[in-house]
Amino acid sequence: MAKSAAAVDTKRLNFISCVMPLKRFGVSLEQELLSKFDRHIKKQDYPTRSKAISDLIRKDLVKNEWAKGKTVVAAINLVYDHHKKDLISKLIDIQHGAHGLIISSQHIHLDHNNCFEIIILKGAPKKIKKLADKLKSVKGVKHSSLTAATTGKDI
Ligand code: NI
Repeated sequence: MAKSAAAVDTKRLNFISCVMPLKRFGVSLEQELLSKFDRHIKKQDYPTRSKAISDLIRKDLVKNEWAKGKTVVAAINLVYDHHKKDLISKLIDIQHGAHGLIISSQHIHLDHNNCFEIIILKGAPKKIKKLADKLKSVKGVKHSSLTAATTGKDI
């Protein structure tokens, strides 16, 4: 016999509440805004509104960690042509200058010319942003992005 969606959801909530106590609260929203939100989270495959709202709250808390200068985690992604003169040695010099921030890095040879490098960092947001700026400004870097994450301790 197939279980109803509500029964499955209750089982899931009971499991979660064993790990961390849950608190229910009421939220009043304009009908139109709630409909938009429901369509938005459905496209992202959220199983429940609760999970989607939790993620929004955590996203804002992580943004706050970065704004307040707390210890954060991040990833810098770089794509570059390794044939460019002095490029690799410049990137390595910059990274050695920030060895206390860098936890790990991985280099992937995408094709004959292009390399992809991901650098994982932990530390002060200001230092991480400064390092990301230094790396992206090196001549020959085709793409650079910074992913702002969290240690997960306070969210
Ligand atoms: Ni390479």
